[in-house]
Amino acid sequence: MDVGWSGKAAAVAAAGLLLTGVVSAGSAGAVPQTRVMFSLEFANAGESGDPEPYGAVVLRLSDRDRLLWRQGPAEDIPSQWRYPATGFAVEEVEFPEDAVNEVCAYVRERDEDSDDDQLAAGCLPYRGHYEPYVIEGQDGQVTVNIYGIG
Ligand SMILES: [Ca+2]
Ligand SMILES: [Ca+2]
Repeated sequence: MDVGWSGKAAAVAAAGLLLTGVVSAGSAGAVPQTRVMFSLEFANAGESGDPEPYGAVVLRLSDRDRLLWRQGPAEDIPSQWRYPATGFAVEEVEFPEDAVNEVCAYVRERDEDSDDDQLAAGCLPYRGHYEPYVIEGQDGQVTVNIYGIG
C-alpha cells in the first residue's frame, strides 16, 4: 500500500522531530557556535608596495590554538597589507569569548632579494573585542582587529 508523498513527508518530519529531541536532550554538553569577526593589517618598514605575508594568526586557549588566518610559505603568496581587503572576515569557532586567553601572530614576509622579514612573533593577552592587538616582530608588526566574538 502506497502512503503517498504527504505520508512519507510526515514520516520524515516525525523522524526529524525525534532526532531533534534526541539531540537537544544531549545538548547540555553541546559546544556553542561563536562567530569571530576580525581583520588583519600587515606592516613592513622598508617594503616597497604591499607585503607578502605568510604564517599564522591564532586565538590561544588554555589547551590549544585556533587558527584565524593561515598562509603557507610554499604557496603563491598574495601581496596585501590587509586581510580581507575590505570589511572583516568571519570564523565560526566552538568556544565562547571567555575561553580566549591570548591573540598570537607568527608572520613572516617574503622578499625575493634578501632574507624574509619577520613581521610578528608572539602573543598579547586577550582584553576583549574592539581592541587592536598590535603584535611586533623584528621587521614590522601585525595588527589583529577583533570586532566581535559572539
Ligand atoms: Ca620586506
Ligand atoms: Ca616582500
